[in-house]
Formats: sequence, C-alpha cells, structure tokens
Amino acid sequence: MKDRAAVILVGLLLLAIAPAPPARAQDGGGGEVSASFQVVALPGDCSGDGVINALDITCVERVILELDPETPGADANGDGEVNAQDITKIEIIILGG
Ligand SMILES: [Ca+2]
Ligand SMILES: [Ca+2]
Repeated sequence: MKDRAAVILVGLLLLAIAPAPPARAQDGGGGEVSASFQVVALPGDCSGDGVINALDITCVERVILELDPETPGADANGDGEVNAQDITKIEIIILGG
C-alpha cells in the first residue's frame, strides 16, 4: 500500500510539472508539417512512447481530468473506458504484475 501511495504521489507530481506534448511540429519555414500513420498502442502506454512507467499514470490522470484527449494506450485494462482502474492496472504493470 505504501508503494502504491508513492506511485500515485509521483504521478501527481509529474502531472503538475509535465508539459502537454505539442500537437504539431513546424518546419523552419513556418509551414506546418503533417504525417499520417497507424498507431498500434500498448495497453497502458498512454504516452505512446513504447514503455509503461509513471509518466503513463500522469497521462491517464490528465485524460480523466479532460486536460488531454484520450490516447490509444490510455485504456490499460481494455474495458472501453479510461478511469482510475486504468491507473491501478498501470501500477500493477510497473510493479511487474
Ligand atoms: Ca509510456
Ligand atoms: Ca479502462
């Protein structure tokens, strides 16, 4: 239980300091650059960086609070909703479960 509290605390701290990722990149000439690709999400990898860690807890918290849009990996337990149960699932994954 102490570990879980620590993970949640880290997540909340990261939530406070983590900037939202930029939606689009711009080239040096001022024009917008766009690309099309298919996202294959790892359940729990809310941030989409290919690893599951405390940043994904922060990401799910931001999705739940509607600060950021839902990402393909945010639904960690695959029940079709993004909520606190997904945070718990990510914590279990991080702890090796
Ligand atoms: Ca991630
Ligand atoms: Ca879920």
